[in-house]
Amino acid sequence: MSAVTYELIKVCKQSGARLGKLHTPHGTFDTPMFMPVGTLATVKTMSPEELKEMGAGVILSNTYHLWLRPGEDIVEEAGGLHQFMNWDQGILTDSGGFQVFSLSDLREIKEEGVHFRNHLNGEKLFLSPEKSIAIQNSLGSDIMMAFDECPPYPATYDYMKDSVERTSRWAERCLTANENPERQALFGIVQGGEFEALRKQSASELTSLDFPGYAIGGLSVGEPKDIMNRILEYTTPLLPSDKPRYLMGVGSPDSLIDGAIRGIDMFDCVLPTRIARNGTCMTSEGRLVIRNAKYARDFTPLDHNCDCHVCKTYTRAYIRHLVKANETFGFRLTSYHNLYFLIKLMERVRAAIWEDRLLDFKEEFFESYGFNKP
Ligand code: PRF
Ligand code: ZN
Repeated sequence: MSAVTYELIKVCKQSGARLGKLHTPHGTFDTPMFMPVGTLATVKTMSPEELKEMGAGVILSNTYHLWLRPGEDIVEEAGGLHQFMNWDQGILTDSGGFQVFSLSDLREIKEEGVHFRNHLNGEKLFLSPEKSIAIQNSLGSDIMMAFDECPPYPATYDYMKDSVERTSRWAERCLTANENPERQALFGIVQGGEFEALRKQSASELTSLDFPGYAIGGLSVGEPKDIMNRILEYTTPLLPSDKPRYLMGVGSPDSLIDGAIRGIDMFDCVLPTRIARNGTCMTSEGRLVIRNAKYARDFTPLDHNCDCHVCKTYTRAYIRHLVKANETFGFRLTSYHNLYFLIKLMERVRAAIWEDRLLDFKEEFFESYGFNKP
């Protein structure tokens, strides 16, 4: 039995979206779900207690970053990542593949792995499927990701084909390298860019390896939203329906809904916490830029339709003042609200699937958020 299993509860009759449960060694989580990003073993500015209070289930952390600091040996000595950071719910670790490609320059891709330079000090480093899995085994995450290549957009067909085939060979090496499959599930990552034939090839090569879950990678890398949606439309049906499907690095409210409609169960993104740190809030009426002068004397909550701790307690005027003065508490408040907003959005998505009305919900949400405006 795999460390992580997926239980399909129902399919929305109106949209085809899936309602399910993800069973992990650290609890069972309702899907579709949004996973907050805690790259360096912390969801920036949030305590694990606050994350739990707002209903976060699985959080994401990064192999690449924790390998560089503090080093996976220290995390292992602490008793693993859960114990190190005091998080007793689920943890998913990304493999480092994507981070090597997005953060470091001067990389050289070889069959054995990737040579590149540390983005902090320029030191020469090497990451391979075996090394990535060894680090993730030391971290002790519930879900580990295969070491893949996420080519930039746009890439040529020929480049993408070589890359997809290498990513499949690397995926097989990752499976072999996993020393702890009963406690740590390894997910494969489908690549292939915008080429349907390559997405098919990638999905077929990976599903033949029988992973306990599959991610769709290489999306939200600069392509227009309608292209992403089209790619999802033909890619998710290629994946087994008894396994979870994870869309990597996607977390804008509209994409969460559009992804769920196309059969995605798991999402992660830095968006809610990143925009919070420059003072942008997601609200039921769209994005709100709290630095704006019009909020200087606005003594109402960030979002009139939100019942989070921040909205019940603090005003726009106060949060604007903190953010403009660069006070860390201001960024804590906007981060808390944004994460709560996405976690509650997914609760509403699940309720709408249960009631077979996710397309209606999408209409209502898009109208109120302002996505339908030209
Ligand atoms: N691969 C990995 N991590 C990722 C991605 C990917 O393609 C993406 C793509 N948006 C985000 N994070 N390993
Ligand atoms: Zn709120």
